[in-house]
Amino acid sequence: MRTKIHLLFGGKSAEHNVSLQTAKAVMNAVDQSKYDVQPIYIDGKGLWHKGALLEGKVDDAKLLEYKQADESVSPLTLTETENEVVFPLLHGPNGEDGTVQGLLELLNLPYVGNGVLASSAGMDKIAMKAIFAQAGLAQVHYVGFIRKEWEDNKENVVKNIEQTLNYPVFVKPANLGSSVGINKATNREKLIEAITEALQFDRRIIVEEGVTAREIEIGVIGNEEPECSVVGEIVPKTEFYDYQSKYEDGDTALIIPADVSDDIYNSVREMAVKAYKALDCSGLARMDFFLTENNEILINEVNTMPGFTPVSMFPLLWENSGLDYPSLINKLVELAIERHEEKTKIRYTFD
Ligand code: G1L
Repeated sequence: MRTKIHLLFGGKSAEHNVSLQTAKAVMNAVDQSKYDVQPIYIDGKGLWHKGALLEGKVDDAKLLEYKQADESVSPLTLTETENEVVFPLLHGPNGEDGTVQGLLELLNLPYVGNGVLASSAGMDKIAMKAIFAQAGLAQVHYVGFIRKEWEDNKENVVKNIEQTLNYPVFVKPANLGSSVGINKATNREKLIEAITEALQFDRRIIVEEGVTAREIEIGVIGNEEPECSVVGEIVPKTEFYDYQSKYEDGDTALIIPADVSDDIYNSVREMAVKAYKALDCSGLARMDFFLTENNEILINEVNTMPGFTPVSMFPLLWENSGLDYPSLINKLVELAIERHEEKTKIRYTFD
């Protein structure tokens, strides 16, 4: 029996269009001799719309906006057949924060990518860093606090930050996938300003010490036995005039493989696998690191739903590691089914 892939895309987020572009790329790469593809478009209001089964290639992502309001379906009717997998391509709240993954768990459907725990912990910078710290992974110094603590005693919060961190610091909402509400502060006045702004976007705030470092990223795929890609580097174009980079992504250049020693490469791989296991990741994750001037490697963050068009860092890292885009997608679908089968072995009762 053929397997059906339910491709979930769109959604109530600023990344709506990125999701559509990604859905188009994934559809065009899926092995249609093996899989049927069911497009499911989530509109800006959060309503779900089922499109026609995919046949052949999609040449314009705009065609994927199935907007007919009267044809919206309930997420609870997702299950159709015996053999199916869900491929969620959604960003931010209600996408990569574990809520959609929770729905798919309740429906007992296999799905691509991370489960509830890794997704939600990966979306909350404070939870993520606490888990990394527990796993003994080096990272930048940071302070986390909630709005109530700020409102009750600003002086105390500032004192704690200044005793723990050196300026410049970065102030960020703990729970946001994108870059809104993030500001650099070089002194107390700017710190207070930045915290006030960040609190408009979240009730949990993280303040991180700034470091001068190279940005190194690595791709990880797998369930129980994660595998690593080569490493890549992100270089701001403005600081890099004379480099003929292979890939360009907005204002940055992607260098793959990154020019690092074997020792650094091996340490990054080791730390990435440790982080992957600590967060109980499954399917895939992109792990981001800082490489400081003293060759110190710090883990920065995990991205449980990395950019995923064929020219995004994660697929390019795998392309350069011998796994092309269609093979990567195939592999992720297989990993989803494998994890689901593993889970059905678990006993939930004592009778
Ligand atoms: F399903 C995967 F493979 F786990 C997966 C899901 C979503 C990989 C990457 C993404 N990324 C996104 O959805 C995106 C928000 C970055 C683009 Cl739509």
